[in-house]
Amino acid sequence: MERTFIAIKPDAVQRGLIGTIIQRFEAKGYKLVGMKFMNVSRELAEQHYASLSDKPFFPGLVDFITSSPVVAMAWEGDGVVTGARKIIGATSPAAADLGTIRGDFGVTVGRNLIHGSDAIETAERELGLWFKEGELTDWSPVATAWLYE
Ligand code: D4T
Repeated sequence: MERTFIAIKPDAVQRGLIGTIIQRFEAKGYKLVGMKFMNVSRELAEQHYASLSDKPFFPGLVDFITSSPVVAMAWEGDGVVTGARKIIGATSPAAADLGTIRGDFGVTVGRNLIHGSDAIETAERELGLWFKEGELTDWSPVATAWLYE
């Protein structure tokens, strides 16, 4: 089954949106298989955003993501990588549709509340970066039979 990496960023944590955000993934029917509340080291931030290292906003992005705790999560489900990106919405909250997390709760791209892996290969890389062996928990929700044929 497909898995993706989701991080609730410092702005959403500080604004008291952890529960609201998790609820959307839970209610959709995805399965939580890993979660930790943590401060992000500069090293991890730079590795996570390595593909953006030449962008002008990169230093500010690393400062932001290391400024206050985040909630790092692994979610599992059929098509979860693409499905989670739909729940999250477009990168800029100003462009994100209402009904998405960024569209409902954000106003500016530098404070866009949440991260979600953009492809299956990216998800594998990011889950490996953020979670150690044994930190992900497989389990069988009773609702599974009511979510999948
Ligand atoms: P993440 O990776 O956080 O889920 O965001 P996206 O996948 O939707 O978008 P991204 O990788 O292009 O951007 C990563 C991160 O950088 C911030 N950002 C982005 C910024 O501060 N200024 C900008 O101009 C852009 C494009 C927001 C998300």
